[in-house]
Amino acid sequence: MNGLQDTARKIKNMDIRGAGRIARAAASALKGFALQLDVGTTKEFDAEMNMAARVLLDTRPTAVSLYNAVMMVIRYKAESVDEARASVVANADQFIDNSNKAVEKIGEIGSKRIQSGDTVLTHCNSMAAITVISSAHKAGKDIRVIATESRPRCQGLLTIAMLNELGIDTTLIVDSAVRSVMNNVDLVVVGADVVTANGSLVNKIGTSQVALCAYEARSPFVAAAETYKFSPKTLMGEMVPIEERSPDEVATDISNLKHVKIFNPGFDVTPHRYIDMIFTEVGAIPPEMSYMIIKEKLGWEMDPTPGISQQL
Ligand code: RI2
Repeated sequence: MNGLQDTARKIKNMDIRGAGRIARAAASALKGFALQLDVGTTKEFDAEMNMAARVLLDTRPTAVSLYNAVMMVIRYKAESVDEARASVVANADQFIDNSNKAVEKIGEIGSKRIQSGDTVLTHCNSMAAITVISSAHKAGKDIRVIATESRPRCQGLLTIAMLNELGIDTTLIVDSAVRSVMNNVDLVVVGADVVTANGSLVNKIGTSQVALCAYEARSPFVAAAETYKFSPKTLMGEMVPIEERSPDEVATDISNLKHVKIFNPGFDVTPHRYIDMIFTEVGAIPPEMSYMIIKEKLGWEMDPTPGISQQL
């Protein structure tokens, strides 16, 4: 379990982060785990794979990409251990390949909504959102980007480094400056950790404030989300758990303030009415169409066929 435990630890402490990246890392860890699994029966293989899946799922609770990736990889039916192993490997390879292609396709689709001369604002560090921006830049459009710092972990600093590498004119702002710049923003593009059945967006803390500012200033607000970031669980009525992270991330010593505590949620919910469009690899959709994406692409929650993932 060493490689798998190592990936789980890195996802938990956010050495591996970003909803797409943790999904691909989980798929790859399950593949590695299956390849080295030395068991005699499919029953034992199933039990070990279920345990491995649980270890990965217990790392971070919010991003449904992790859950969807695990489900896609361990959904197999096999007569022998070799067949089961081959199936897990093929599922993992396919997931990773589809995921990388999805981000590229989202870039291609989303970049068409950016015009030369536009200023684009982004929050946190999303590869899907950055690919939309970089595709527009690579298409020769003259654009400027405003990137938020994204407290408390300041993933905005990763974003500005990536945009700088691409040669894109970028301005860093503190999160509380969003409203001050919004009147000059032509498009807001953010990533997604979860899109729910009613089209609401769960993304890095602060996203909903950015969306509210955009709505009030009449700047379009769009999300870039691969379809495996849509949540089949929400279609079955589940609420999205919002990860609460350590107060230490907020980096303020309050030990001498005995009436004060720190609350540090990792994500917030942007209601669908503040979202103009969601760019997915199967097209730019209004948030209200999320239900269809979940039903058509991720319908296994409703599928009566038992696979091993049904037990999780
Ligand atoms: P991509 C991140 O979560 C951010 O909330 C980001 O918007 C989202 O994942 C999607 O990122 P965290 O892991 O998959 O930093 O588009 O908590 O890269």
